[in-house]
Amino acid sequence: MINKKLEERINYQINRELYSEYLYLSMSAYLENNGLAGMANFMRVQAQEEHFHAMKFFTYVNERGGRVVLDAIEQPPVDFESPLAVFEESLNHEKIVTDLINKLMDLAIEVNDHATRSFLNWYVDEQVEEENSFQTIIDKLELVGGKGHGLLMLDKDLGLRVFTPPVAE
Ligand code: OFO
Repeated sequence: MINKKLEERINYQINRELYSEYLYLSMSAYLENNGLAGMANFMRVQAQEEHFHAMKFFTYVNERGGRVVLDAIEQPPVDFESPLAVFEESLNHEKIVTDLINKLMDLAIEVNDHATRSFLNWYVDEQVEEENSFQTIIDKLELVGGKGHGLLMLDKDLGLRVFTPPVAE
């Protein structure tokens, strides 16, 4: 059986991952509406990744004999200032998620739950990739001044992203 406090915090994390899915879908809708179909695709794939993150926690709670409790998902922002603002907000959001994952890890260490520590390592590594992926796009957007031909080239590149579910460990 999983520690009750840990179960509660993982349930909260499931909600945050589903909110991340919602947030990136909302960003995708904004980008699509502003003629940036490639960036919209990138965010759609990002939303699929977030769904995967949520379901990985969902499965884990069940595997450990815990109870998944789903809460309401908060409404994400609808409008953004610019494509650059979208990616900056994404990076800020990921930093908050990294902090939540680190706090979950702190709790797993505190209650001496080795299985959860091992499970959470995947998320710790994933957050490094997530932050880096958004930072790289921000750097490129800044290089091209967030507009013109450079913006369209970047949009084209981001249109190539496809969702590949990580192989089951
Ligand atoms: Fe974007 O890593 Fe999950 O939330």
